[in-house]
Amino acid sequence: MRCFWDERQRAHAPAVEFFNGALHPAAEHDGRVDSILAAIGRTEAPADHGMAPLLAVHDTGYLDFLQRAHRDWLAAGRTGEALPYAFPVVGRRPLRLGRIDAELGRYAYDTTTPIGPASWEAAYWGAQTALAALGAVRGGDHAFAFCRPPGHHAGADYCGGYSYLNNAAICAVAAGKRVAVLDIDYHHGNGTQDMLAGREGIRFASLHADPATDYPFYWGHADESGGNFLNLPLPRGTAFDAYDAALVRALGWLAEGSPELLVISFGADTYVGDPISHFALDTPDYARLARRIAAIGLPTLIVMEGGYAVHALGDNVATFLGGF
Ligand code: OKP
Ligand code: ZN
Repeated sequence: MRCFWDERQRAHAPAVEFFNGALHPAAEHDGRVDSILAAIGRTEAPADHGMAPLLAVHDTGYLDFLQRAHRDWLAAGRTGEALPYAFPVVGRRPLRLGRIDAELGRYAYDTTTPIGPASWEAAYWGAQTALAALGAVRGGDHAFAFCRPPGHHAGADYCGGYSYLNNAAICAVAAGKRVAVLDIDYHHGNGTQDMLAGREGIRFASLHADPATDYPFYWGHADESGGNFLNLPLPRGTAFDAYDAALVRALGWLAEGSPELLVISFGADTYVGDPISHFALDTPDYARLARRIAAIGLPTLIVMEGGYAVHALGDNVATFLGGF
């Protein structure tokens, strides 16, 4: 399988994230990169498809903000990475916001997604990596886009969940075909759902930890399915058999949309040893999942999302890709 990666994605190097009342070392760190690159072998660098495919799904003001947020942070006299601390409650009227802190809260929904000096460049080249892999898939192959930071929590005008640009949504729309998007990261792909809801010719299905117990809490509940998206939340502790049964359901529903192309938001944080997640898939299970998905017979773009057990991450990713 052709694999795409851009070295500029490494420069995003958040030190900490804030949750449960304290700063913690960032789970989404560049040790993930070494683990995955060592396991997948040769990668190709992407060409630059420019801003147009990003602008097709993201808000102009948000993209502008991402590019200058860290500069504005420094200009305000701060050090380190930019993090929000105040957020507008849903439904607040739009305001012209000047202060960096006000803008950070306006364009983010959590405190785990710091913006550093290289975050924009890394996220930009992550999106370009996904678009390059989409190009390979247009030729009828499967392809893997090693995107980092991840993307599926980012919405049209917000970052969150370590995500800044929604690589899967960018590609689903750029494909310009009937597309099935399958999200098998441990966490619900709230940004992808928000961005793809109601889009003609696109279906989105997500298997994820029940938001009653797990991040991102406010999206992905079972009763939140309808139209062109399907949510299949699963309890903590879910192992292969129950996971596979839900996957069969999701694939059947996606197939009803007669897709020409499949985009997978792939997280290896469903692994039993993942430090921030609570499912129980083991390394060989990733090959079984891949074979299940490959059996639907669509050209497939695999976009990397989460996965934090660095000792096993590369193996889990390579096992998944090998299953195709
Ligand atoms: C990103 B992706 C850790 C706090 C939650 C946010 C999780 C973002 C996951 N207990 N941190 O979907 O893997
Ligand atoms: Zn995840």
